[in-house]
Amino acid sequence: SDHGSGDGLALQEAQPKVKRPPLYKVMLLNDDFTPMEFVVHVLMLFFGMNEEKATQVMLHVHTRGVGVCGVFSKDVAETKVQQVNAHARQNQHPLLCTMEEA
Ligand code: TYC
Repeated sequence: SDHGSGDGLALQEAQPKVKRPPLYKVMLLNDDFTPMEFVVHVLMLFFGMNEEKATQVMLHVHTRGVGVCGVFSKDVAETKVQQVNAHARQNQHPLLCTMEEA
């Protein structure tokens, strides 16, 4: 990566900074009430997983308490979180989806 030339400060050179925007992990949290099959359905519907992968991720969350559904740009991650939580509430399940910087 370019840190600019050695005399950059004295010569007031611009340092061409190429910043990649941060990525965000979308996470599912375990709870004692949401049915396993509903979590599998959510992972297939909103994260494009097949049934085998969705079952693996659901069981990981069930046993470890938290798990990653995917990594996305901030806008996409925020939309996934909103959609999953709205869908869970519409079906009266306490399932919780969150996001954190990767
Ligand atoms: N622990 C739930 C049960 O035993 C299943 C579950 C898995 C719930 C993953 C939430 O994110 C979750 N029915």
